[in-house]
Amino acid sequence: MTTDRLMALDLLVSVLTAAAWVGAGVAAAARRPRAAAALFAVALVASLARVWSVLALAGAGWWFVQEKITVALPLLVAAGAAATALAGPRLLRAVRRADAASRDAVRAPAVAVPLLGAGYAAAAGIVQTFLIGYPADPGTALLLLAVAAGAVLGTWRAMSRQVPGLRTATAATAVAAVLGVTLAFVPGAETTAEGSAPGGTAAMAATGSASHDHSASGGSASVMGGATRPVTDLRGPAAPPPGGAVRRFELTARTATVTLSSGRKVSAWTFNGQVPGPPLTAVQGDLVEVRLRNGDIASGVTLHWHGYDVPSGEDGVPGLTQEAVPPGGEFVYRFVAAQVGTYWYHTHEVSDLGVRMGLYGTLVVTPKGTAASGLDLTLPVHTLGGATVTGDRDQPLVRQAAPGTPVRLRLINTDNTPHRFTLAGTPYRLVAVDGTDLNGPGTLGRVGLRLAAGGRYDLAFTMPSDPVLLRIDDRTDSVRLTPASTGDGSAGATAAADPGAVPAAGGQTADWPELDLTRYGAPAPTPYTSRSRFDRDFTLVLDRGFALTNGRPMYAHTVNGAAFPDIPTEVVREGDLVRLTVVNRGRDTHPWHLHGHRVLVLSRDGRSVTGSPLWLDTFDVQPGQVWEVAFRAANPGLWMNHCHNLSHADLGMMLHLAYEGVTTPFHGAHSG
Ligand SMILES: [Cu+2]
Repeated sequence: MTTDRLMALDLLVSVLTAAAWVGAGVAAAARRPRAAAALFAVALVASLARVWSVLALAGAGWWFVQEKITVALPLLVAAGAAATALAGPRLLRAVRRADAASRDAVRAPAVAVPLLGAGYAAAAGIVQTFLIGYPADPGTALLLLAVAAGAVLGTWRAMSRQVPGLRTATAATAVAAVLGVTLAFVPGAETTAEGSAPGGTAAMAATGSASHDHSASGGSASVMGGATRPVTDLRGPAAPPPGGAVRRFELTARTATVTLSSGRKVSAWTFNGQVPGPPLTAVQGDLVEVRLRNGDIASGVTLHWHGYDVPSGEDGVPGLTQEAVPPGGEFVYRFVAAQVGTYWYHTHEVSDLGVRMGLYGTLVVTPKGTAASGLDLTLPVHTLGGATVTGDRDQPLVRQAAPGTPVRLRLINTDNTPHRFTLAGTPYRLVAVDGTDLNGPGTLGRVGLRLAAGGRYDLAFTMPSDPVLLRIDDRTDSVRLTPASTGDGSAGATAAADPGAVPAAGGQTADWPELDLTRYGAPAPTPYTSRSRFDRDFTLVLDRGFALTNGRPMYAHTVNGAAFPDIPTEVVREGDLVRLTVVNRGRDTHPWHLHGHRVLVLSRDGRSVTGSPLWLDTFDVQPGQVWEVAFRAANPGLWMNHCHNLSHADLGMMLHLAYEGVTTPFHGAHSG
């Protein structure tokens, strides 16, 4: 069974357990000995099943059961055992006798209260998992215990005038609650080995304290004591390398009403009045120079080069590498187009809203010395005003191509959630992922391609003599290619006039299985593997829980139990080999994105990659999954490491990765 299914099963069993104990208590209080005894039996069986489900889940990793084994199970087992010892014999006696006196006997607090108490204990475990999450700490455990004990005392008092030792018990419960709240929520009350200084102060983290290192299994951030340099010094060159050209672009962010291909008008945030923004293209070795101006985006704007390993000062993270560009302001980005492939750019200021409203565009870098041939389509997919748009079209893009034409489709997911793509009508290959070519990609057909939020897939095929259809999420036709009827064999392509005249290829695609990227393509040597010695080892456990997000209490998306900016900064030294283990305990998918570095996937759910090496900048950590990735710290700076479901990032799921010695002159507490 998958970890995701086990988590769901464990939840089901835990709810059943709590309901059965509470039901038994209520039935006892209502003088229904038979019903109480039956529910008591169900509660016993469910409690045993809960022990089993937690132990089974433990097989997936300690992260998935930490709070269950340290708090929830001990609480359930203790309360269940007490209820069985106290209420069990009386319940059985009442069922055997079945008279009025025994019915009254089960109403006694000595029967009902322990049964209800076991129910409260079982419910406390569920509350803990959902409201607090990973990891359980003494403070929250004490608080839960106090709440459950308080509920028992309250119930007892409601059922009986005389509760022995009520005052003492109430006082003890209150003390436990106060102590629990203090330990759990007052900063500094609990000293941890990891330290608790906020990651937002990246300058401090990078220059000084080893306590910021949040490594789960060692890796000390000792301080070199050497010179520091501000991130603002880590900029791109003013001139291209020999042989390169300068590619100048001007992007002005402003609000505008854009008209989709169907004629529908959407009010949007745009670059140069269009969504997506102008496509940026360059040849490898060029210097890309982009002058960003802010027309009227009140919250400010920046440009982040998603997947492109630019110098840190060009990375466009407000409050960390620059200040957001206010209305009327401008900022010039410069970087060498060193990486070939399919990328995109977007604002990183108020990025959840900004990107959703349209502040994004594509960046494609082609190899030097290769003439463009065939049909090369860059296809950013976005949800704009409720419609799924491919480029600026909310209707299928229809193109003609002569049979034999080489075709490349560059799929870019600029949304917050994954999209599933299917290509019907031709065999094809998935030749590049996140801009990096795969090794030995085989021929594909009748498969679904799940593309993470922020991720890119390049598909390649030779135009057949039949139509080809690209579909999104098995329902939206995105691109239709039809064989040119008067094909002259050249590599040209022209727009067809009437979309309705094009027959759809493929038919149903919803039942096509999903391609497992970790099994696709041919293996090749990689600079490091799972067996390498890592200089730093960081574990990020993703969950939900109540936490302070930018000073406000929120039901946050958490990393190791904290939310931005309270997640400790990961500190690395230039040259370090770094392993990142990302664990998803929650119910949401988290497309994990590290700025400034491509990561090599080592394993997923403990299984190594057996296909082509996978170099990604965004990897989709689905519920229950454990991803192990690695990278060489070779791009000094201050970097965001965050969930690219930008609404999750907004709710706390982001942190910084800082190179020792790099400082920021900015406030550091925001990152868009
Ligand atoms: Cu997320």
